[in-house]
Amino acid sequence: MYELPKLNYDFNALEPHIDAKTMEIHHGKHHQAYVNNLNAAAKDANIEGLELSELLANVSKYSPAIRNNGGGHYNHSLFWETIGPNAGGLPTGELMDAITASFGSFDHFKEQFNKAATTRFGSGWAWLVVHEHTLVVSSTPNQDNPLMDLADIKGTPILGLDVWEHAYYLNYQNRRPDYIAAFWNVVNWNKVSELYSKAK
Ligand code: MN3
Repeated sequence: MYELPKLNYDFNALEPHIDAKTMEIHHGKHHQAYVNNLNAAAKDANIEGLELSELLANVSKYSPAIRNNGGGHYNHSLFWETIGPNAGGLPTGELMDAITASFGSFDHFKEQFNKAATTRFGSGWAWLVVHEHTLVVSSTPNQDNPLMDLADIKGTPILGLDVWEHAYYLNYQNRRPDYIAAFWNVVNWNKVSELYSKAK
């Protein structure tokens, strides 16, 4: 059984950047639905208990329900971990060095990430990915991610931004760029650094 992870902070902890109602619905309804649907699809396919990483690495072999809900479960679990209260600012140490080496500067990285998030048509995600010993920005449609065997840019995602309308519409309506700008105030760089150290 796949399970909905608990949030390490309250629904209102990310205000004013991400509002409590959005967090409550996004975690309790949307993410829960991915988990429930993934469990049902995994049962049908007789792959209950398969490691999520294994499932994603071979996702092209499975049904659209497994692709969409397996991706949805993984992506949201990463998202909740890499945002938080008392966050934002700049990364430090090894991660900052790697960002500077890969993109020229933090601002240049941010520009590329913002562009990926803004220009993703319809629903999807923007990513910071450890890809062949370097860092790259990518974006994927729907609930796909860079761990999937069918992704254009494969690697280990260490930061992701959900740009589905359900992630921002209550507070920002059609203003996706405002939501993207606000996101930088809640990025938990300590967690992203930890994920970078494991992935590199
Ligand atoms: Mn979402």
